[in-house]
Amino acid sequence: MPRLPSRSQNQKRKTSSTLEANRAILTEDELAMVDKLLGCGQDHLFEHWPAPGEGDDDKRRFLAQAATCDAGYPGGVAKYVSNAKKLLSDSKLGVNPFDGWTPSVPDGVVVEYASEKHRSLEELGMREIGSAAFVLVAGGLGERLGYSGIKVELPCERATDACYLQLYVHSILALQSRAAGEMPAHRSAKDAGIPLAIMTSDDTHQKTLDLLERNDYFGAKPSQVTLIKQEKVPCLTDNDARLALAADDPYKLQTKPHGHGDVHALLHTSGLLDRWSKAGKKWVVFFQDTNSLVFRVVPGALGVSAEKGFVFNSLCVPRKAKEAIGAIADLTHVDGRKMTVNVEYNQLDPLLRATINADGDVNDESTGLSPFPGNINQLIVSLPEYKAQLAKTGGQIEEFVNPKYKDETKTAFKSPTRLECMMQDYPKSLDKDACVGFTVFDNWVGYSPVKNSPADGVAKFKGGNPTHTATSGEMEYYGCAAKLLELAGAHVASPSDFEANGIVVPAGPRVVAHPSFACTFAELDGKVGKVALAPASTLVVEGAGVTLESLVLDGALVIKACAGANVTVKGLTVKNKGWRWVACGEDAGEVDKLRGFVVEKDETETIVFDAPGNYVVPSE
Ligand code: UGB
Repeated sequence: MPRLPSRSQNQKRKTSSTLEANRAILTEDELAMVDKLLGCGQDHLFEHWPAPGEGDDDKRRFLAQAATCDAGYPGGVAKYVSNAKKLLSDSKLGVNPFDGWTPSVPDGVVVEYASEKHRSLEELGMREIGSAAFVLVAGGLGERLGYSGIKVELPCERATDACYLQLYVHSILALQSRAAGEMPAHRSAKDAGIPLAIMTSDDTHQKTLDLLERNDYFGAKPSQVTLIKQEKVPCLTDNDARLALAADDPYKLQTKPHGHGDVHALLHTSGLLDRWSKAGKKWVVFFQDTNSLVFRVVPGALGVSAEKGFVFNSLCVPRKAKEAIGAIADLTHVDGRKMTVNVEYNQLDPLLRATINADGDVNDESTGLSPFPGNINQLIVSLPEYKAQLAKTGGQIEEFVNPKYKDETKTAFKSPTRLECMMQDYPKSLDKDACVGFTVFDNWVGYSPVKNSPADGVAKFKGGNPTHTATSGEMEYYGCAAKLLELAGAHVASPSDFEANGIVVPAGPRVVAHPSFACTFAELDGKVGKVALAPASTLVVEGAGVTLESLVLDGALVIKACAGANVTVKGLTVKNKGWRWVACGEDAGEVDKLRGFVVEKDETETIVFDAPGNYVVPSE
């Protein structure tokens, strides 16, 4: 007796007859896209299609979006679906991605900021800086922060209101101006400017472009800044990797970001690596959207890369157990393979429990810190090897999936999931002999991200952890600059407790040392003499030509010098009412609420030199 067709067979027949009828309205490319989807088990996407003549524009809109997803993923949608099936099956079976691997604490280069060793590394790094290209990954939504705009438009401090993107571009321009003096042999490459690529996503692209255009690229040449947009990837509804349609639109695939790992494929396919290589670049420096301190440690870390011949160098800071930053670990496989890689913060605890420490991710009793250094995802790669490797892999990075199952049968998800990848996983694709290393700096000088909402910040504060909020980010930015002055011999009043949004952070004199003032510690050291800053003082200093030979400040002083203006501050005493950081009310704007305060500028001494020349302040 012939068997009755199953429901899904019936469905398939219905789908194929509807599609058959729709063929006449579709172009060849659209039909090819339909076939690709059918070829990887996505018949359900067409189940609801009506007869030709009805919803035809929507059908085309759907296929256009599918084509974008197809083009945006190396190997296309079919490859995405097959990768997803494998990872979902592993996830269902509970396969441990670190099966067979045992972690141990790795050896890295620990750099004490302002030490002799650090100075020599910075010197070496500055000789290389003209051969560097920078890459900012800024496609993330920043959901944990809960800000409605893009993170790079947020001010990193309210004294000058400079936003993150401005700080980054100004830092690159400052490095570029020093590099131009250093390496005349490469002048033509330098004249084009040190390149900056920014990876955006649909969520951030237009706003990033608008921010740049509104601000004349913050002084950079538009040609030195390139935006590369990552595409989102389709969401998956079940273990068969069936793609999800949007809840509110049956002609739209539900999509989500694929992670910062996309940056490698995009640098490869955009042709940027070729272009940089031809322009004589040797290094690519990756950084994230809200770390105001990153450029303080770039010259030294680049020096480490050059000295050690690292093809991949992760910048790290001491890590507190359970802190949401990845851990760098040496992993050794039972078959003898070894690698030094990031173990992401959500994977570290189970890995340690399953291998070397039944207590998991805990602090070392003697140091009060995790024995594993924390990866801050500022990465330096050597361009020749990187380019060659990407030519082989296309920039594909090992992916992972993290479905939230409805129950222990692991058959249904609470909501559609997707594949993700991380940029720090790049070394996993390298040969075991590749020279991979990491460089550790102290937190105060290298890491101050703004990732968490005020409410999450309070919870972290209560747990004794860094809050990584806009409040801490601002105070740490001033605190770092104040400490640099102190290391250079200034007398800086000690920090006291500052409370905002329910968290308490140390805050001393508010110092903004604009990137143009000094790029390295040696440079800053040479510009700071007898300086004394009283507790409630604010100092904003901008300009490569400014030297603070002797200054007593009790209040607010802003001193700015344009390029070519050499300003010696000598015997200057400033005493005024200064600026106050005061709690903001409920009626404050979104940006103020994120940090919990506003700045009241009561009285300011402002000294500006906007023409080249030699000046002494106060004038003699
Ligand atoms: N980003 C993109 O450009 N595209 C994306 O699809 C996603 C993100 P998060 P998280 O700083 O210490 C990272 O969300 O989870 C950009 C490392 O993985 O801030 O905090 C986004 O715009 C972790 O090992 O990352 O974790 C942002 O600039 C640790 O180092 C960047 O990617 C941690 O950062 C990071 O996105 C850290």
